[in-house]
Amino acid sequence: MTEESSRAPGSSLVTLAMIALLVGIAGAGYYWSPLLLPKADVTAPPQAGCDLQRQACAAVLPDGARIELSIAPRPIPILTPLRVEVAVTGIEARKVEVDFAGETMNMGYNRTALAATGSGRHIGEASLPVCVSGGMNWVVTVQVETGRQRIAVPYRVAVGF
Ligand SMILES: [Cu+2]
Repeated sequence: MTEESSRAPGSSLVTLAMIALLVGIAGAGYYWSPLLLPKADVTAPPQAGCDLQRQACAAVLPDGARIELSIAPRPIPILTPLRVEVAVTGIEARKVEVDFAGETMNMGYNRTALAATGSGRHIGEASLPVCVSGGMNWVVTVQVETGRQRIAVPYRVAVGF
């Protein structure tokens, strides 16, 4: 009897702990599922003929979402802090990054995470290194992460010519 009564509370505690653990795992799974599911990688081309040296340039996705990149000052200088701004409309961006890469030469890792400032605007700072060949072509890729998608918009821009 004493053995029975001392075992009963113990086993019900174990049961409660297991239930709590299962609920916790289910909750965590629900919370993290958008991150664990494979994301659809989408590449959207920016509007043709738009030059980042002159204006903001946007890409429009098939579902109507719009991603617009603006780099200032213009024309884009080297070795100078650049104000990088991305306006996202039609989708909810969880993370926005802008990557600068040489189109034909390796200029090193140069990626900036932008900070959300409300209503789809994301702002950050970047700068471009000097190129031994003088002017060069850059691929500026805006990467937008939503819950289910990783969208890349690769812009091409000539700097320093
Ligand atoms: Cu270069």
